[in-house]
Amino acid sequence: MSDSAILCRSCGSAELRTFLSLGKTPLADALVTADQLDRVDPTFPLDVAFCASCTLVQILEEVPPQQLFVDNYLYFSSFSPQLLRHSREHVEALVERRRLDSSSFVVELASNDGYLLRNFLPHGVRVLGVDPAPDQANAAREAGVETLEQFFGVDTARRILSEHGPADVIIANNVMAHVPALNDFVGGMAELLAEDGLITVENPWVKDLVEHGEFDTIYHEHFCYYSCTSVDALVRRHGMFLNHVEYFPDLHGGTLRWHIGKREQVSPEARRMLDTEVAAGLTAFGYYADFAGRVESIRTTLRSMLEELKAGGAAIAAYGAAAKGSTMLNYVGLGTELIDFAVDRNPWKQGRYMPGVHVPIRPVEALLEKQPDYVLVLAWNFLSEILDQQDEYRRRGGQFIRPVPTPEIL
Ligand code: DWN
Repeated sequence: MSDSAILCRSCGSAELRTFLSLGKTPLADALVTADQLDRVDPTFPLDVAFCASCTLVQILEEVPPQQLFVDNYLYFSSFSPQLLRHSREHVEALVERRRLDSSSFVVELASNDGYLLRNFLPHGVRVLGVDPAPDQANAAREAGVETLEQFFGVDTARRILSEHGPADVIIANNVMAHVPALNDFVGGMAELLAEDGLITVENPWVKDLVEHGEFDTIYHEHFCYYSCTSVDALVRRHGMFLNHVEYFPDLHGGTLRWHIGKREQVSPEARRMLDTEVAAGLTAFGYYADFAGRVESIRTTLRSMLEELKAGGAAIAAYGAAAKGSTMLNYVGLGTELIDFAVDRNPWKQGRYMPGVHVPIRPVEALLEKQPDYVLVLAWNFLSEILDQQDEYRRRGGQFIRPVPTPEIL
């Protein structure tokens, strides 16, 4: 069945076939304030489709980016030590391999609070962040990172080009999945990039999403879910090439870093990844056909596990007011009847409530104050970091529950 009313965000084909529906869910990062508790949170369909023409996996609903990323957006990148380490290492590698210095110009798209670009400053590299979220842009400026408070596309690229010149490096981490106007975004990168420049794009790998049951990483902020094959088709449409691929299995549930340029210099690693995806079946609908059944199994297993623990008198909390946590709680149906509270290190999120289910969000210290019997790890992508951090909670007998790939009490 093709959803002919809707066209592929990348290639414009009508050959989109839905393989998963998570129902109507609230906006994942639209945390609720106390004075909004008596309202019904707005929800939107969350259906996922495969494009038979260019293989891009994408959601069909299009919530306006202003509503997603500007009005009351609370995600700050700097609350994750692992992400900060990863970003710092990326910058140091770029400075060394590209011999970046004060004559170089680096632009980051979705630069958030300056978490990555600030690492270029000691090297004297000229940097510019682009991010539409005002609080994050202000935090970046306070860190010394000049930031353009705009969405990125061809128009913004032309403005930057006229004011700063072409970019030697463009970094786009966890943003190319977040743009509905995909060709405007990639076209802007092509316009802004110097002829011998490098674009590095990072996003989770759709293969890990499917094979590790990471359905909760599907929410309205993430319009697209990438394979190397779909990225290759997308950038070639704009006269660029997917030249190299790096894989980070422990970041956000499995992340790829694509190296893109205006000259075709495809590495053996990139070639191997493209061949791996064909061999694994990612380029055909059949690979995705049974995913919905596996997601449903996670839902029923997790819900019955928590209901049984609760019936036995256990107190249950959650860790991480993550966007993925909103999908998890709302799709599985986990509200305050099962989850007493969630904890999160980000002070912007504390005192608010998870969208849809209205589970209260507290500081992380609440785990030791309340010592719930179990804690459902919504931010499972940081599990090892959280287990180390919460050693005392575990020493006192507390147990963590990891929801994917299959619900498990640790
Ligand atoms: O693409 C996106 C990914 C990369 O980040 C964005 N759309 C939004 C965001 O998604 P997320 O909210 O699921 O990301 P995180 O970074 O997995 O969320 C982790 C949450 O856990 C944050 O709210 C911070 C919090 N946290 C914590 O309380 N203690 C994180 C760590 C590492 C901790 O020790």
